[in-house]
Amino acid sequence: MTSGSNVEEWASLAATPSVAVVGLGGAGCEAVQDLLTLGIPGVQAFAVNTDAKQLLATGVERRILLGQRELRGRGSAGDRGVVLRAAEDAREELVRRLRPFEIVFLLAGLGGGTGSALLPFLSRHLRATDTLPVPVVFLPFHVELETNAGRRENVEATVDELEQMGGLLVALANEKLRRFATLPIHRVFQVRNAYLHSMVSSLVDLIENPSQISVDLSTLKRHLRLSGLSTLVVGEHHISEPERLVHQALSETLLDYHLSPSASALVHLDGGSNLTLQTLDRVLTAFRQRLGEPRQLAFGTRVRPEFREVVRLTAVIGGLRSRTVRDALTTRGRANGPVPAR
Ligand SMILES: Nc1nc2c(ncn2[C@@H]2O[C@H](COP(=O)(O)OP(=O)(O)OP(=O)(O)O)[C@@H](O)[C@H]2O)c(=O)[nH]1
Ligand SMILES: [Mg+2]
Repeated sequence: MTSGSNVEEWASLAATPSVAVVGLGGAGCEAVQDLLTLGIPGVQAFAVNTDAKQLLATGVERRILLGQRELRGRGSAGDRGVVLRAAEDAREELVRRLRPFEIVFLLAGLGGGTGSALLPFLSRHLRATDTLPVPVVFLPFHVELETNAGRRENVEATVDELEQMGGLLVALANEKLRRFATLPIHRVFQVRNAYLHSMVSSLVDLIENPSQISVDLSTLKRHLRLSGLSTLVVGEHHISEPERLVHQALSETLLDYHLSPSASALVHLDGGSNLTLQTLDRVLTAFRQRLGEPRQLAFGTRVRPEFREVVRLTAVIGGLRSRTVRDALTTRGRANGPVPAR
């Protein structure tokens, strides 16, 4: 027999998976700072860097400085090797601090040494625990890669490693931000970080709040185990146009490039009390039209009065073929979908 209070304790433990966001290197730490500014309740933030000044400049409470012995508080200037040695020295501490979380978002701008080295390193070591790592990569502007072979090598090596590992991988291409070219550069990154904020919030919401048709952390993990390389898709739109919601959400990712015919999908909708089965059907049909008949399709819905006329889509699309992101790096001019400012 299980006592009542015990059940409540277990329910609350099971219902509140803990989530962390971890900024790696300069761009990653800036992104975590922006997420904190926008507010991510219940999510713990960490900043990890080899650059002590950058680390101090973030308002993130939990800071981890790496590589003091060789780098003496400076960045690595693109040297992944030195960062990997530092990470190996600090491996126990890093894993000990991150493994208590159910999901750990790892954010880094690719092309430097610190973020590019730490991202696959931590993903690999967290995968060996029960923690689900979600690597989020910011892909440099094409011009940065064309003019710097070392940077390109760093980006490609990191992307290859992450794609081979499989699991969830979110890639946000700076090239997609060109439509904001007249904004100051830090504002452009803030636009991207606002989009990232909607991704983190949607995923946290998905696993923390019970749905009518249930999708939870276990569903997500099972789905990922069966799906190989996957990515996260989010979007919001007026309830009258479910097809447009799907179209917009998909075009904001790198999925334009390589939809595998065997893709799998986990689709979740949040909407107001006017969210009907018909809306769900239209969303799923639109998904099938874009993805083909997925090998695996799971879906869930949740009604929330505050959504009124808006529907929010959170989806995990799996079965992406490897080299999706790497190919996108070399596909000039096709990364033209907007990243929405929320
Ligand atoms: N500062 C900044 N850079 C960004 C951002 N998003 C992408 N980048 C790019 O991120 C890439 C990596 O730069 P950093 O994050 O400074 O590199 P790092 O990981 O700190 O590595 P090292 O300084 O070389 O040790 C570069 O190509 C930047 O152009 C952002 O939001 N802020
Ligand atoms: Mg740096």
